[in-house]
Amino acid sequence: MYEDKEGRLIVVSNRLPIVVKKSGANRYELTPSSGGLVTAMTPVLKRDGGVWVGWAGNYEEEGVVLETLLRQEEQNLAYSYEPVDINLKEYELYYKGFCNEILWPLFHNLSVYCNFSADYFKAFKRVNRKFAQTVAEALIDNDFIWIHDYHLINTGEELRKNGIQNRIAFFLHIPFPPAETFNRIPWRLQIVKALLAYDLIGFQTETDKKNFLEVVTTCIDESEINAKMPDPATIVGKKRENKVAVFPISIDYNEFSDAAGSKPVVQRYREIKEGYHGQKIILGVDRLDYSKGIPQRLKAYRTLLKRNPQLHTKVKLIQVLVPSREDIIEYGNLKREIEQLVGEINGRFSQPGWIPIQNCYYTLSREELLAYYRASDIALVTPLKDGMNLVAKEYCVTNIDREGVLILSRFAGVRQQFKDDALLVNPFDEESVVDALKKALFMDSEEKHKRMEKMQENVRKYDIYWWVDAFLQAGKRQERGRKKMLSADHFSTVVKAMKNASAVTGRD
Ligand code: GDG
Repeated sequence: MYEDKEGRLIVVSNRLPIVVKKSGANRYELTPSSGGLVTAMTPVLKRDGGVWVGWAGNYEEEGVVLETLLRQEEQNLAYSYEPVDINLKEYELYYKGFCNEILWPLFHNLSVYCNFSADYFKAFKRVNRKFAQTVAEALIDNDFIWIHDYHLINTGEELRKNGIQNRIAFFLHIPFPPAETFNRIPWRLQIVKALLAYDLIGFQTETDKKNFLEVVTTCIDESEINAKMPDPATIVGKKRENKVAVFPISIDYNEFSDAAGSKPVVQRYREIKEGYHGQKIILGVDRLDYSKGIPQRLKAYRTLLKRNPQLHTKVKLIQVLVPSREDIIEYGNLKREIEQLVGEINGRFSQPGWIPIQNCYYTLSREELLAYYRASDIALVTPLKDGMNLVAKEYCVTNIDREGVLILSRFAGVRQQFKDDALLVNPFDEESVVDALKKALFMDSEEKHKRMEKMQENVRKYDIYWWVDAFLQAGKRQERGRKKMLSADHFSTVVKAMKNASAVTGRD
């Protein structure tokens, strides 16, 4: 575990890790949200104290007094929550607009979905400034600021502009695209320069890091930087040195492995197995997102069934689709495309007692999800592009009897760790997916065990706690030799200046 006790940790993410729930007439309560980031950060914040900054949602219409709920919640915690005040209109332009109509598709190499609106960029900068202001208000002494993901690329720069000299680190959860793709953003220079405001910039894979360094060396004038390539890469700029390094995110190995063997999961997994009467279960679990390659996967399954009538009644594809970003047009279109394909395939191949695809458009409980992982003979993880893909890691760790096979896209970040212990496919090449499905269906137990054991070992060694520690240590190491910190007075002057600037000019 991370040992350095100097300075608190300030975690900054788009959303705070809590959800507001109605608990009675005009009564609300906060419940913790789940997910990798919450699992990773909570133990460190509990141990060392600190602050989590993020948007908590907007509940004005419901009359929820968020501040009161947050302060009540904090009484039982060793750390605090600082909500960022963003109105719904701003959130729409920044989140639905800049984040999800520009950065998300572009960084996933799917720029056909991009809508490069200048209003989106203005809102993005404005909201990032608000995040920076909330962070500045919470800062004391030599706090270490860890900013998460593409939504908040500009937050570090906003802090720097206002004289904040604390160590600020950034981790990108999604892929970083090659220079040719990145350079399509009209504001590319401003975005790269914003990234260079961080002391440490972390990526999921070596490819992302390489792409970023290529962008820096092609976009930024040579006189401003000197990009050195040794690992960890260090960009020596006029204003600061940026360390660029790779930290593949992971899961809580012990928690998944223990839960997979727990009584309720085992019982449910047996029920699922019995319910499918010996059919081979192929499982897909994804947020409904065009980066996940779901239509392409369904088409490959259709071809498998078309060419192999002997498999009819013997296999079942269970596709879990977690509802996501439902108010964005592209996501609605994707849902319709998937439903149409599922309908067509089921209509074409179904027989009495057998339907080839079970499509679940809802979120499974954690227990149910683990039971499905355990019950599946094959996991089909075929994104067109993915930062990491935690489903692949969860599937392997949960597969305690090692009888499952992971079919994995070459374009998922996790591939750089699992290498060819998974059956690797190109999701754009239907034949490669069909071949892998056939290979997986007929793979002998010895090979399955060998492959699964290696992947499990990898996640065991590089689990979520390894990830947090590696990142924090890299961020801290950089600090040696730069100990002069700003005083509390300085922070309050900075905050006042930031507030005045936004209020007077409303500047973008
Ligand atoms: C982004 C990046 C990167 C899914 N269905 C259910 C459910 N899930 C949970 C899984 C997993 C998570 O959602 C999905 O994580 P992924 O990593 O697969 O994908 P993204 O949501 O796109 O995440 C990705 C990640 O950030 C972390 O850096 O790996 O590349 O795109 O944990 O378990 N959970 C429950 N029911 C479901 O039906 N309870």
